[in-house]
Amino acid sequence: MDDDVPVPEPSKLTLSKERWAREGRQPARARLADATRLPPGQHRTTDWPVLDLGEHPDIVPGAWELQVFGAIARPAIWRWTDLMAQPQTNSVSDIHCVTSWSRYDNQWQGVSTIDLLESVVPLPATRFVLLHSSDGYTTNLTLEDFAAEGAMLVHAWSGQPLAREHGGPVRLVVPHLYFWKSAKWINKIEFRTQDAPGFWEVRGYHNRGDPWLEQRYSNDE
Ligand SMILES: Nc1nc2c(c(=O)[nH]1)N[C@H]1C(S)=C(S)[C@@H](COP(=O)(O)O)O[C@H]1N2
Ligand SMILES: [Mo]
Repeated sequence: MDDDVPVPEPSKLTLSKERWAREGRQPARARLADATRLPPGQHRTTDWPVLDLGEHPDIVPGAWELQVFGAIARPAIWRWTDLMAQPQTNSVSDIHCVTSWSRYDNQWQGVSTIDLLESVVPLPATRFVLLHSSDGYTTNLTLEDFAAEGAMLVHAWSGQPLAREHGGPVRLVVPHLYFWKSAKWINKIEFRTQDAPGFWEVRGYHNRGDPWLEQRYSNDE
């Protein structure tokens, strides 16, 4: 009879899982994933902190303007309808803030910087980009970092219009660098042949800001 079949001895894995459940512990695979996904000195958060200089410009999409100028063959002014007429990109990436929080799996929608470059055509001597924002903020990137995989002008997050406190209607997202490089309320993109440090870069932050190399402050350079 079935009743006589002995319950097998619990396997080592079953015993481990029972212990993890009691301890509320993360399974080994999740811990391993964190170890490869979380840059050094960071901790994971599930909320989305708001960080900026304190002023949140109030810009309705119909009034938003992006001036693209400098060392490019085709300078442009993009309004909201121009942005929407560009090829749209969906991308999922992690945020790493220099103040040590990281937020996984952000769903962004917008226009990739590669598509923007396709349209404005940098000159051969163009090496740097300076981003300008409506609150007076600036931040600098090399052309290569600006053009990196996943870098984009974002107007929606998780399928919703990007919230004003997070830089809506349009911000930059450069996921492979610390988040201070991701200019909120972006209103000008300046292409340059020479580098020009931005707001935090002249105040002691690292010029590049790679979280995997812990390039936090200029004394890490
Ligand atoms: N225009 C503008 N963009 C900005 C900032 C700012 O002060 N003004 N702060 C930067 C910093 S230091 C961080 S950590 C992120 C924070 O973005 P969040 O508020 O959406 O998390 O925006 C970056 N972009
Ligand atoms: Mo930041």
